[in-house]
Amino acid sequence: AEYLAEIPHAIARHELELFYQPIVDLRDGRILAEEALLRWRHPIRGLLTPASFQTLLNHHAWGPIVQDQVLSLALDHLARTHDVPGYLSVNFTGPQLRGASTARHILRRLEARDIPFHRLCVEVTESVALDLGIAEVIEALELLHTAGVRVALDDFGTGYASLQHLRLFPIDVIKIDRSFVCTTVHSENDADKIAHSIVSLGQSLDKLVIAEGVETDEQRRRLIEFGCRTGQGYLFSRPLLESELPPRGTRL
Ligand code: G
Ligand code: G
Ligand code: MN
Ligand code: NA
Repeated sequence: AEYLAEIPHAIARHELELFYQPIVDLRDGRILAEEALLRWRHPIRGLLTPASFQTLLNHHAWGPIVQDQVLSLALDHLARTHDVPGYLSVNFTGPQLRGASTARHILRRLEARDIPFHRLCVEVTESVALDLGIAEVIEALELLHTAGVRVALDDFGTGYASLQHLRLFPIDVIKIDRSFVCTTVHSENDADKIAHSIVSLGQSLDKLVIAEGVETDEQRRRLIEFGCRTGQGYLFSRPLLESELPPRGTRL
């Protein structure tokens, strides 16, 4: 809440930036896509991650404005990387994805920039289920999905209604939360078994499964054993500035 008064300046002075984390084929490290991650280059406090301005993202008035700025930055990036196979994933919170009008707005903005719908992936966090307006989130996702925008369920396994979400949301991608991946995997443990089960579940539902927070080669090898072929994490790359981001297809 302390940052609220500063947000108009932040937008006017272009202090909001996107970083990009490559999403790779776990077997050969080839870049398939990226996830956009918001940063605020604050003139005094330095580079802030969304953790320190979460209230702003969920604010009834400023949240949509900040997210629209995120969308603009994401579309600029997509426009600069046109005709390269793959997609860009953008995070949205539940309140930012309510109802048909939000979805139509996103589609109109893609159309205005001539960006094919399938080049955008909307990542929605599981905690949306805690909100009462879930029907409106479903409405927005249905419209986006029908138009060809990809939909990813983020932080899968951490919500209170994970399986319910799989049933209710039109999902293309399941992202295994890093808490199931980032354990020190020396032996079979519960996190490991859960990760394995999520991969199997995703496969039987015909979803793309992406493991988050892959930090070690051992984790990478285990995930491949489980049948998971796609991931992201510090083993391959941290979130990068656009100028540092290798082109899709590069092997990390
Ligand atoms: O790198 P990291 O600290 O950026 O991300 C922290 C959290 O912030 C993650 O849960 C991520 O989903 C969320 N996040 C990152 N970028 C955005 C964004 O542009 N919009 C929203 N709503 N959330 C974001
Ligand atoms: O909730 P979401 O999955 O959107 O957030 C992604 C978050 O995970 C970002 O804060 C990003 O910086 C962070 N992240 C990305 N790769 C790794 C990793 O390998 N390990 C850890 N601990 N965090 C990561
Ligand atoms: Mn995410
Ligand atoms: Na996550």
